[in-house]
Amino acid sequence: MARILITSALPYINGIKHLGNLVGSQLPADLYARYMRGRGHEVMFICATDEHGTPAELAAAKTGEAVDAYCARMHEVQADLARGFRLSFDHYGRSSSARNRALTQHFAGKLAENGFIEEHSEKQVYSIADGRFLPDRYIEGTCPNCGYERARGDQCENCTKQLDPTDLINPRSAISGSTDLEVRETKHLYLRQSLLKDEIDTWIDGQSDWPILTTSIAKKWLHDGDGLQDRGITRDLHWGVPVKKGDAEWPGMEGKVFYVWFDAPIEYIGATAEWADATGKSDKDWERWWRSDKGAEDVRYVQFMGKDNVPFHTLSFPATIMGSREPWKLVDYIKSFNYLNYDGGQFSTSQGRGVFMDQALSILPPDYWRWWLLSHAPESSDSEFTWENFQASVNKDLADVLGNFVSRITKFCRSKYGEVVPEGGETGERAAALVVELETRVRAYETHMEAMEVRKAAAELRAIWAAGNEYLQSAAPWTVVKTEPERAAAMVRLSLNLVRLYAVLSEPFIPDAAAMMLEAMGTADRSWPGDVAAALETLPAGHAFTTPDNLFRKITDEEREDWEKRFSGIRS
Ligand code: B3M
Ligand code: ZN
Repeated sequence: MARILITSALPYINGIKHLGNLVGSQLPADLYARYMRGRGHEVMFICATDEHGTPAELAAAKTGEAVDAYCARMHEVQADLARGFRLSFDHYGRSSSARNRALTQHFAGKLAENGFIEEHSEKQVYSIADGRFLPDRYIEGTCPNCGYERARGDQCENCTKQLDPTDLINPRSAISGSTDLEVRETKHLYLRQSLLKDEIDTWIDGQSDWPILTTSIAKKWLHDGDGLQDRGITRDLHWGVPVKKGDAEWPGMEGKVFYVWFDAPIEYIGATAEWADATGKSDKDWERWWRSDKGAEDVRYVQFMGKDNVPFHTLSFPATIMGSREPWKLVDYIKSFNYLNYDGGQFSTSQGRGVFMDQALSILPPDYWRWWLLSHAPESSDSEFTWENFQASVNKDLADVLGNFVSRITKFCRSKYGEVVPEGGETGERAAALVVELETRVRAYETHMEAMEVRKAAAELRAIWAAGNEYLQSAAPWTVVKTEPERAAAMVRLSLNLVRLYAVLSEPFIPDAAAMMLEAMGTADRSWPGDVAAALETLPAGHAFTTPDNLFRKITDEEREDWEKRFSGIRS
């Protein structure tokens, strides 16, 4: 039995995520976690909301809530949606937790001790009325380029020109509107990543099995990007982890917080500690996942994320870990994803274009979405959601193939033999060929799941369902029963066992349907098929079952057209 630590990129707190976000990290991470648990491994699956930084402050200002109240509320909203999609986190934490605060300050202290932190003086805009330094995007004024009057200190959204706050004409605070601003000297901390460049380079070179998407992005930033330049890790905000050196004050850093990208990845560790707190475990119990000197040396650590997050996970976070000179676990494998597009364009959070997690669940159960998203995961390139494709996939794969198989065999058995697995007879050649085919396919499915080849795994699973459906169709026990009732009984027995086998194999993709199938088969036996022939004898003759309701319904053309219209526009 192996021990596998799995983390999904942490969704940012400022709003509900769309399906493109979901399929880029949390959903495939869940698939992998469920599969590994199903294979009997010990899994720790961690996620959290990423809560600090300017966007959280801005979003809270918009709703009129205090930022901590806003984050607490949005955390619950996101946690609820995660449950709705059946994301099986062992813990869904919060980067604003006391655990993450302490860990972030601890890492900063160690980095300073080891000479990886430098203090820089810079000039920054201070608002006297607000009593604080203003981040660039908190300053508004007239664009010197196009005259737009609401340009922000980082960029003019009208003409897209990148700006410095001092470029703005008539600058004012976006918080209070005050024009009583001055430029003051302030100190910030820089992480001297450049000193760790060779170490990180060697580490990445050692990862021969990483997917190309991951290593190519890492290498690009390492060699021709500016990813390994020293980077500012503090900000003049109220909302964040206060800058401290471990438990000690950091002279000159009063009132400042760490940059959100510094504390967010540390929350992978923080959330595991939160898990221990929430479940009455001790520090030892979470440290055995993270500290190589405390039992984590045999843990395999896998991260899931969208491609835009790769530089932070291949360079910045490893720099934090390595620079601590403490035996924290580094990631072993990074599975990254391209983007999912929406119906000829992009999903857009700001324009509300596309389907968001709450909307998806309001129209269909989670398995429908999980199946489509995972079977079309943007792995080797970007992929696209269209309603037509979604409808076709759901109706065909789920309703016509899997759903139909389950319903046909259970209903036939009920009408001929009652709701018990029938006894007697031999199945014959067709069944023997099916077992051989399934044996090969199940091993291929395992290989793809272990390699996190999500689309290939889905295709193999679909083929496994189709094989059973075709077998049933051509074996035709409803005809055979007229002349050879014993042989028909054996066919039915085999097929009912296939329902159980399908539940076990399909659980990582469609957990609700899998649970319904097991329940209908009157069994809690989820054992993985080491040998398909043996697995198909799990339910013995005489075993009682119940005929389930339809597992999946079809999506009608009217629904499809209605949804197409409903989700094309602006989300209020
Ligand atoms: N919150 C993802 C994003 O909002 C970012 C991931 C953090 S992972 C430590 O793009
Ligand atoms: Zn402009």
